[in-house]
Amino acid sequence: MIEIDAQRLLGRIRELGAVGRDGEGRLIRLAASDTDRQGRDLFVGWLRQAGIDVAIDRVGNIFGIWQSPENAGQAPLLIGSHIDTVIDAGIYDGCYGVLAGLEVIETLKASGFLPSRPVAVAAFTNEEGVRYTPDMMGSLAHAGGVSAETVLAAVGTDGSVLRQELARIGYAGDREPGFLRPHAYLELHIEQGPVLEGEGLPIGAVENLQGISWQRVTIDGVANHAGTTPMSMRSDAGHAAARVITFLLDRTKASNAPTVATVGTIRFEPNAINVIPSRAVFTIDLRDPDEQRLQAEEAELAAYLEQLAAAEKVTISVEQLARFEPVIFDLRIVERIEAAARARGLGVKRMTSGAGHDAQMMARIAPAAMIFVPSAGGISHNPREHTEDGELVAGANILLDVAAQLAK
Ligand code: HGY
Ligand code: MN
Ligand code: MN
Repeated sequence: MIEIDAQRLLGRIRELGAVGRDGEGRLIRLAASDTDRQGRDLFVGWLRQAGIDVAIDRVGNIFGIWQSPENAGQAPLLIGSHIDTVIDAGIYDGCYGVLAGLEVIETLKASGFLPSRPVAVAAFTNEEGVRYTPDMMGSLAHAGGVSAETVLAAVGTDGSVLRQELARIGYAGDREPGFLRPHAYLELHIEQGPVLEGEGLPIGAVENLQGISWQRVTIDGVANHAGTTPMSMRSDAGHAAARVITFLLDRTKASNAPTVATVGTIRFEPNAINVIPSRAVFTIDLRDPDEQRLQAEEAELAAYLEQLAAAEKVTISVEQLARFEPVIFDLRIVERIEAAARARGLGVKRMTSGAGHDAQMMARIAPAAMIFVPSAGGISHNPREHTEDGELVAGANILLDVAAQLAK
């Protein structure tokens, strides 16, 4: 069995992980930012060193395509993920899968393997959705779920426009999103959860991915003096926001369903110690593997907001930022992942992805599945994110084996 070049892969993960650190050493490569450009430039440099074709589409998705005159007309096998990060990120989320995809191509190329179809690796734009929403934006565009124009018009949390930012960093490509129609899609990713580590398993064969609902809630009350305004005369946007957050999190904590709810951002206006907040703006991330239950949770929240507005004498508006239904991956590929793990003597289990991934978008246009490796302590979206070198290499070798099968 051929093996990937472990030191090359591990070295690149660390080298890319060092790009985009701020003054406090935090890793921040938000989509289409200057640090994202640095990471992109490093990755494109490796693609060129590998001697494969580089293509960039209009929304900045980067593709490295290994093709020959004999197989160029065939639908490619696509291996992908992302290299943009959250704020104060770990070095493995997304980057591991992109660099492992390149590693698989270089290993197959060097081994004299002759694929019957091109093999490509993709780094999709704005998977994280921290600066521009929705998340998985580049792969959603590639899958035809949103137009390039809509993506390029996206306004960031910093007021920037994605079209201008991509042009500014030199990644406003000329290919149309979706120009590459995959025969199949594979994504290798850290689990970002506690399951594999908890069960002492090195490989996860991801068979489905939960539904995601992102909303921005704006509550408008009346600014007033913190000292002179009786409690009965307040329209306090801050208190109303606190009640929504408590309602939502108490409800999901008390439920024995797998529903998860997160309020990750909040801001008050005018944000002064002695002024009753006139406005509160916060985001809600709701997820569930079951679409009906997710819809029911959204309905419960909407009903609560309606009665709260009257009770707190505030007005509440909601903007849907992202909404993706649960996805079932291709069983035949899941079975190949399981068989490849067993052939290498690695324990494997089928599992659900709690996180969103580009694979959920690619599953709309091609058979797709994911391979997980353990996350230490289940930690992710945190600089403490960690996966052992041996686990990273094992996952990349499973990707190599399944890719070689699908490329024939
Ligand atoms: O939010 C997610 O699950 C992914 O990290 N974008
Ligand atoms: Mn990711
Ligand atoms: Mn992530």
